[in-house]
Amino acid sequence: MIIDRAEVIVTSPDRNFVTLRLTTDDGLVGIGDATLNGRELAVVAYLAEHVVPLLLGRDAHRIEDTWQFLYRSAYWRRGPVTMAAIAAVDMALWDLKGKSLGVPVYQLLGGASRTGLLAYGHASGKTTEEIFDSVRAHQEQGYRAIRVQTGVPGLKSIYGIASNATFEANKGVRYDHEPAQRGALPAQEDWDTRSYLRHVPTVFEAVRNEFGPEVPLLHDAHHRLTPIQAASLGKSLEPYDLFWLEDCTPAENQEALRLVRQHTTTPLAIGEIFNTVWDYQQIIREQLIDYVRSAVTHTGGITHLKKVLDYASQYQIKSGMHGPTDISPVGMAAAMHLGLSIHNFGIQEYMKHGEKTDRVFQQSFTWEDGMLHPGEKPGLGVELDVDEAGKYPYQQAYLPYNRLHDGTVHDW
Ligand code: EZ4
Ligand code: CO
Repeated sequence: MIIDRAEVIVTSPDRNFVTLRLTTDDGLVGIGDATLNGRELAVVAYLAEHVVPLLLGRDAHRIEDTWQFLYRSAYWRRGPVTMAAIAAVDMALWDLKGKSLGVPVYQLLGGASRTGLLAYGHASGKTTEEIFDSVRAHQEQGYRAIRVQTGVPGLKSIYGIASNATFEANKGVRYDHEPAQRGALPAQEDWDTRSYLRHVPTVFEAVRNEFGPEVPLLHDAHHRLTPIQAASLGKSLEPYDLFWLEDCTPAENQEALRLVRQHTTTPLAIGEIFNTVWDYQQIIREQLIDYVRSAVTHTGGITHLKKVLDYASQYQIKSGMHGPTDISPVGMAAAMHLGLSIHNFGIQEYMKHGEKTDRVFQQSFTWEDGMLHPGEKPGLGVELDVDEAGKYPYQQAYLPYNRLHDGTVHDW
């Protein structure tokens, strides 16, 4: 099974996606997700210029060796661009191995540890009424666990709060297919931490009163708080029994989580912008988090994220893999195979892709009763329709960013 073709395919059906497509001498095709939201073309260049030439002629069965070769031979280690590129190769190789042996990837990882993956969706609204509608719409779509993001009085727009237009377009589900806005510059939003900290607990109180004690509720603070503010938020949310509080501080400072932990029992989830086990070293060893947020796509693929999660399992820390729409259906499939097989699966984030995306990527996963399953097709179970992909060329698009009232750029 020698790799004799490697192509990098960029497509923008509902948003941008980067896919690596490997073809072997025996005619098998494997695909991997390399999408890095807002920096897509950097990964395209990394792959096309520096990785594709290394792959041609290699034995596609040698997954671990290829991972080590790409990581160590570059000399420059870690970083989101490098690790997304390696992730795409790794996913494509697992896809190929599954196809060559006729089994789904989760079987290669040890087989199923459960019957399906509990998944959560994104409810949001500017007002409590809008949030209630959005939670209800998610429950009607089968979601059993729900992230709640709220508008804040005095702030015009906040990332993660879907607009009315997307509410209509998505048939009552208030989430964005494309929170990254198309255009040459990132949109500017405003932020005020004191208003946010006052408002959020009132929203969770209302949601708990309306929907009862059972439904797992999650919240994403999106790196915006200082350690002491995060500690205060965790404490004020304790009565509402959150499943987790996500990205409460900008976690490149791993030590900051010690302070948060000393003050609150609200479970913490961190890591969607981490890319290697080294980003997690201290917070796993000191048990400063409860859930690992990394996506397969941004953490060096199945091979590396499995090692991170195996390390986390020694400390009863579970997976909570990132699954917004900027993870392509290929990256989502990889997450499902990994999540099904590991013992320390926690929850899977799952936002539905748009209809155009589903036509470009033919998928075999199932969504029943709030649970995901990757399906039984050999490999990852996703096929890329290259002709369909060709209809949607790349479009420049960026995530928004924040400024405080006095114009200071804020953590985002
Ligand atoms: O900001 O996917 O938990 N989910 C999130 C996401 C991320 C985007 C980044 O590309 O925080 O909405
Ligand atoms: Co997040």
